[in-house]
Order: sequence, then C-alpha cells, then structure tokens
Amino acid sequence: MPIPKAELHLHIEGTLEPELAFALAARNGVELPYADTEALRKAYLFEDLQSFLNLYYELMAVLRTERDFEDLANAYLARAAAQGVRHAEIFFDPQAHLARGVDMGTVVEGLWRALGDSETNHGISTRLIMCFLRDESADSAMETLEAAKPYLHRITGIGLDSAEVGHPPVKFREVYEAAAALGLRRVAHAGEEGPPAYITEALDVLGVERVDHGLRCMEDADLVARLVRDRIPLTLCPLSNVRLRAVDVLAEHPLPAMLDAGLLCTVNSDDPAYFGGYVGDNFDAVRSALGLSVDRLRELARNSFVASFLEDDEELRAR
Ligand code: ES4
Ligand code: ZN
Repeated sequence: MPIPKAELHLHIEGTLEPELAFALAARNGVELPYADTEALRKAYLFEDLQSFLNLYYELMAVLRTERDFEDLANAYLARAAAQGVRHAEIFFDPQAHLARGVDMGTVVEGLWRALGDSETNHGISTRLIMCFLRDESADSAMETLEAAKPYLHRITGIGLDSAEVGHPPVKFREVYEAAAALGLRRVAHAGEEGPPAYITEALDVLGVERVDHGLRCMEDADLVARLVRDRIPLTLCPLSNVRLRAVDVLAEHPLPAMLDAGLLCTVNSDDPAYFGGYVGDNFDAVRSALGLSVDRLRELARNSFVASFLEDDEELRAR
C-alpha cells in the first residue's frame, strides 16, 4: 500500500497522456502534428521551462468539450488513487482555453463532472485552483477573474504559472488583491527558474500562503529562515526539476538539505504526463536517488496534508 498523501502541485492539463491526446483529437476532429503516440513521446525532451510550455500549450488543442475535461480529470484521479493520493488541489489554466474559444464554463463544469464525484469514485477529495498565465498581461488576468465569478463556488484559490523569468509577482498585485477580497486562497509559482527575490515578492506583495516550487530559496539564507519561521509550505516537484533542467540529476536535488533546514516541503508531480511520473513515482524516485529514510517519506506525506487547504477535521479524515 502506498503512503496516503495529498497532491498540491498538479496542472490538470499536464496530465494529458499521449494516448488520451490522440483519442480526444480523433473525437474532436483535431489534427496533431505527430504521427502517433510514439512520435509524440519523442518530443518530450525539454531544454527548459519554455520548451516544455510550447508543447504543453500545443497539445491542449484537443481539449474542447466538457466531456474532454471530465475524461482528463477522471484519468488523473484514477492514476493518483493508485499511488495513494487521498486529496488533490488541482491547477487549471483557463486563459489557455479561453484563447482557443473554449469558455470558462466548459472548463470548470467539465472538470467538476469528475471532481464532484471524486470522493465516491476515487476516494480523493479535491479543490480547484485557477492559475493566471504570468506571460499574459495583468489586464488579461483581471478579465479571467471576472469570467470566473459565476463559478467561484467551485474554485478554492488562485495561482500563477507559465514562463517565470521577466514576469515578477508584482505584475499581478491588483488581481491578487481582488481575489483575496473575494475570499480566494492564494498561491504562486516562484523560484522555479526565477530568482529568490520572486519568492519574497510573492509573499510580500501577493500574500501567498504557499509557494509552488520555491526551489531557489536555498540561495537566500534570510528567506529560508523566514519560510521556516512562518511555516510557509513549498510544493516541490523533483522529477519536473530534472526534466526542465532546474537540477542536473535527481541525486543533486536540494530536497534533503531543504528538509534539514526545517522547511515545510511537499513532493508533487507538476505535469506527470510530461515529466516521467505521478506523485508516487516522485516519492519512489527521491527515495532511491536521495536515500531518504522511511521517516523522511512519512514526514513528506504528513506535510502534504498540513500544507493543504483542507480544514483540520477534513485533514484528519483524509490521512
Ligand atoms: C508548469 Cl512546471 C510549470 N511551471 C510553470 N508553469 C507551468 N504550467 C504547467 N506546468
Ligand atoms: Zn507547476
């Protein structure tokens, strides 16, 4: 039995496996520029975040209907359940769909067709986190928040993703303030490829409760001390970091040093269809490459519930 865990850093569009991509392409009459799943998998050799994002956005063309988003989410939930996931806080990227003429309702209600029955069907409680694309304008983010207003009963929080460098958190100050006023929880990707200063800015300016990745905090001792003191969770994604070359090899991942420093680390899969594994695979990989003890793995699993947006009573039931 895998250790019960929560997954807190998971882009639902990043769970699109090649087989499902081709099935949805056929169903929707969308032409993909790859001969077959094998040819597509060969494209999964990334130089950096941007080279991955190019493919990630390209493949989304197959997602068109509520049923597509439902099938995508159910496929993820089934795989996650098999790896011990009891709770999932799931990112989605509405701007990437709105830009293709797929509206907010199709995305949110489609995902909800799977998420609404997930506790019954998969034994997984869920939350939805709407991400803004940081390489799009602040105005576009604000319009997206506006478009989400009819669906806020389905949405727990907001996040910030896509190309990080050159798009500092401060660009999104107003939209984070507006989201906070609507009662939404706040997270942001920071310190994946961007500098530690982006992590500090996400805390100070955006008021985030949790930092996605946060890997590069280790370059700033004062920031580490603050994250430890304030118990700010970091949602690390080890296999993602290797595939996107944020670290050279898994054996050199700073996770053990981060745990030793007292940081509230969690392990997650990010975009599992692209990066070589789901969250249990990430746990297995760090165990073997980094020699983490069973106690350390249990600490990581416990942290995932502590860092979640579950209420205390829900948290105890989930783990
Ligand atoms: C992402 Cl790994 C990563 N980083 C930033 N934005 C993303 N969107 C999907 N995966
Ligand atoms: Zn991510």
